[in-house]
Amino acid sequence: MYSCDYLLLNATTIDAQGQQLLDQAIAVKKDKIVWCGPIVQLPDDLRNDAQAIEDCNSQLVTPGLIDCHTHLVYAGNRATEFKLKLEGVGYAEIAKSGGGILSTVKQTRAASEEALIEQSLPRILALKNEGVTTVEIKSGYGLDLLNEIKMLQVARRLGELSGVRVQTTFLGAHTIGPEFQDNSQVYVDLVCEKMMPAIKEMALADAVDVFCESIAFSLAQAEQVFLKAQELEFPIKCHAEQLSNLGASALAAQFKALSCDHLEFLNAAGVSALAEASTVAVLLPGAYYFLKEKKTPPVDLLRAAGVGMAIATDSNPGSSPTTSLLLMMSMACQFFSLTVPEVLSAVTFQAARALGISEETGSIDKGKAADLVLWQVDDAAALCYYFGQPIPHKTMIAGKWVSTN
Ligand code: DI6
Ligand code: FE
Repeated sequence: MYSCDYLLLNATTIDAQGQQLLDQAIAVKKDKIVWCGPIVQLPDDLRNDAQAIEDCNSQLVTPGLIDCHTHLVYAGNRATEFKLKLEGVGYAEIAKSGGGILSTVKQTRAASEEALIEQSLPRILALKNEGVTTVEIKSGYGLDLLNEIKMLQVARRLGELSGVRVQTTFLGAHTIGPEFQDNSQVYVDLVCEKMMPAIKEMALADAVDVFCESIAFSLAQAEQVFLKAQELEFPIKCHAEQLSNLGASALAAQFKALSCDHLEFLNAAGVSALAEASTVAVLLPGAYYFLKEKKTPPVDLLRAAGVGMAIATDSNPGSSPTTSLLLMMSMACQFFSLTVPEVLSAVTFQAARALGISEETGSIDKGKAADLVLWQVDDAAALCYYFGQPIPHKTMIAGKWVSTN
């Protein structure tokens, strides 16, 4: 009988705060971490009876990275729209020529489940190839019950096909369905009274999200969605203060939201509300970059208030067409002035908190899932320092080394 399946020795690891720890050992049995700590404290039975020992030679071992905010299930792309924008074509004209979020809705509705899988699988595999072991995927390009169900089923299927842990979020309130352009309230009622209960019944979503913004849903409509979500016992997330300050974060915090996301226009009152509710602030530097936003999220205030900060790709065709979490980590340092430990915590422990799964994964702790990445670097800063460049590594998900390209 082996004491453990894998014993990693001489590893440089990080703790939940992203601080580097030297000369560590990690023991894995089945799908869990069964021991971790300074190598000098390693119990003899683990050292003597391990089935396989890997000497890390002081190289970095992190928890599997977590991308806690994506919309990576969608059909088509908006490259033409991007080209037109650069040529000075206005928003209304782009919408008229078939661009904008509703063009993605149209293409996603028209795509079969198989076609959606075919187009979206490369995106989750690209994340996996960077050491990402958990991905959150939102619906929100279906905007009717059948197409929202289709998106969430595809998201779950991507988890099975890729071996990456997938957490799904119902974002029926992403934008107003095309059939309801002149009456958003009818659409919100549909989201609350028909879609959300059906999705609960089918156990297709782990959380509910709303895009609360002048161009999307009002504060009152967001509250209606949150009340229904609470009734159905869905954890809550919110796209908040991305383009203006509506006070969505304070509202979401009243509902003990897991996270509020974007937050460029968050003010001091919103920061206090997040701190009070232990809600995670999810920062999305890809959308900030792609939309040429000028205002950065209030990182100093968040830091001073002790609000946990996570970073994610927001992978979507309209505002963040990327599948690189490592690039987002570099951007979080350069655009938002996060420190290296903050960034490492942001894509591990804080990202797990933003998904409500920090008891299961997101840090190297006894009892947690053996989701680990062994990087060929000796300083964790290298993960933030390189950009747009692959970093050689090996990934373990639930105690199994997984193949990456
Ligand atoms: N905020 C965004 O930036 C994206 N969704 C959201 O809630 C935009 C999505 C799109 O344009 O397709
Ligand atoms: Fe988003």
